[in-house]
Amino acid sequence: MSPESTSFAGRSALITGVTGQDGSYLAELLLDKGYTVHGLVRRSSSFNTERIDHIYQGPQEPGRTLVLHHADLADGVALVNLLREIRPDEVYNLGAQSHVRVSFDAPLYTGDVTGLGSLRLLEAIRASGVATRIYQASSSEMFGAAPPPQNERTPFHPRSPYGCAKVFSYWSTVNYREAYGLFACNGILFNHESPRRGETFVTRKITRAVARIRAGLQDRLYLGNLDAVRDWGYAPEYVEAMWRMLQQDDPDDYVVATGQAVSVREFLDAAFEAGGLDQSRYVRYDPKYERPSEVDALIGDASKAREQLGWRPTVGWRELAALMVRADIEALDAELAGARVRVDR
Ligand code: NDP
Ligand code: GDR
Repeated sequence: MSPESTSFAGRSALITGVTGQDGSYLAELLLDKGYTVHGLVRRSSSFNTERIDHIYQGPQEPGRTLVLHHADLADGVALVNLLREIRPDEVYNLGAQSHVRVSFDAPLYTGDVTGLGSLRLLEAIRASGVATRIYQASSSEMFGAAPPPQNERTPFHPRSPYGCAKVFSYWSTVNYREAYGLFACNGILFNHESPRRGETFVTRKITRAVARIRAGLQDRLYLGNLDAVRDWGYAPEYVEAMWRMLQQDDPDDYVVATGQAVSVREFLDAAFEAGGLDQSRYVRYDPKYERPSEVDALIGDASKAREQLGWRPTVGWRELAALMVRADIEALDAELAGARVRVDR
């Protein structure tokens, strides 16, 4: 039976970072497959569950299949206790301080959460004795200055505290596989985006600005280096690859990417065009958005994922830019209509 046609009712998974872009899509995917999904949520002074509000089930709901738990990747004891309590079949470690530019401003914090946090989780699995499989959200940022195309055999040369922390997590994951026989996989994912992408990553910053400029709410967009080249895919397709890795007979590491090289400038032009605007009228340079050391070009070779996982991306970067612009325009229209209703009352 193929993995697609199997029911996974009775299976359970823990997702760290469930409130993030990928966590929200992965939770949807696993719920659709019949899993009970446990999400690790960190304490915040305001609501931080917007991306999963549409699938939220209250604690009083009978037979609920999405259960949220307060914990933090900085708290190793909480992780052990959580694993002992829920005994998940699969763990997806997506939690991280994931912003590369911010990692230069908060390098130790990033090292603690994005690097040591993964080790805490691996050690919590070992200490709790729970038989589970773990997916580690590794990143193309680990390749950094290594020339493209990059694949599983490309040596790492990270260019930011974030990249260094991810390299630490990558090797910790490999080490727990080799030392303790843990079913542990690294997904080395290249950039992937969606309407749920955080507003300060460059694609979403651009598509959100298109919507706001059209609505007359913004007249300038300040950006940094437009020459950087990335390999941008569509996030819902990438979480499918994560799940497939944990369904294999043996644990392994996989690059997940489209193989398409696109500069920030090209994405910018396409997004403004999709919104019917000329970017040169609105976009300005601000060195504030440059990084102390930049990653010039990341272009992935995902042949191994294609051959072994049967995984193939279908959404190209132009389509991605257009769908993100459309989603931001619709979201803003709905927000403005809501505001008008409130004023009319
Ligand atoms: P997001 O930034 O959208 O989400 C990060 C998640 O981590 C959020 O749920 C956040 O919680 C949570 N988090 C942050 N700090 C902690 C902490 N101390 N303890 C527990 N949870 C914490 O990232 P993405 O969804 O885009 O990415 C998911 C993972 O994949 C990350 O590890 C990222 O580094 C990695 N990755 C992402 C790629 C991409 O292109 N998107 C590519 C390659 C790797 P909160 O909502 O409260 O902030
Ligand atoms: P990245 O994504 O650093 O690749 O990390 P980001 O969208 O932040 O930057 C991509 C490229 O755009 C350039 N850039 C700008 N970036 C931002 N954020 N804001 C700007 O104003 C701006 N102007 C130009 C950057 O210099 C860079 O070259 C993402 C994150 O999701 C990581 O967690 C993940 O691991 C990697 O992708 C793969």
